[in-house]
Amino acid sequence: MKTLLMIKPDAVKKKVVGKIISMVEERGFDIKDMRMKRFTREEAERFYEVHRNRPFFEELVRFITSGPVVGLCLEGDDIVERVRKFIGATDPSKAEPCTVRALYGTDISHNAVHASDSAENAERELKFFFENC
Ligand code: 3AN
Repeated sequence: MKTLLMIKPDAVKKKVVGKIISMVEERGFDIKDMRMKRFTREEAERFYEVHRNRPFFEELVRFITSGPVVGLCLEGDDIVERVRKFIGATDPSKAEPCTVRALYGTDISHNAVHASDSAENAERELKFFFENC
């Protein structure tokens, strides 16, 4: 089983990419592949298509295209659930202590990382970064 962990532009700008990758390694997750890229608007709209009708959609697309992101393909048993727990709640102020978002997120719109929320979404989202992972 695989999932996508994405380090978002706010975390890249804060220069905490290395710290987040260290957390991934310390937690024992296996990194299968890793890549930095910048989303085009078209890719961002497709990536977040389930949120198209939400009031924050435009802000979300603008933010995710505002700078480079780093995608990590992580592999392991129950990896989707384990990585979601590892990153913490969407709103950093509500995220459990020692989670990535509690440590490095700023607010609900700038929450440092994204992780796929289901195996189906993981498969779909990994394709934005990797041909084969
Ligand atoms: P998660 O990333 O925890 O799965 P989703 O899928 O509900 O959260 O939302 C996707 C992204 O949209 C979040 N990572 C967050 O950056 C943004 N977002 C979610 N809810 C809000 C909100 N109420 N206001 C602004 N941005 C939001």
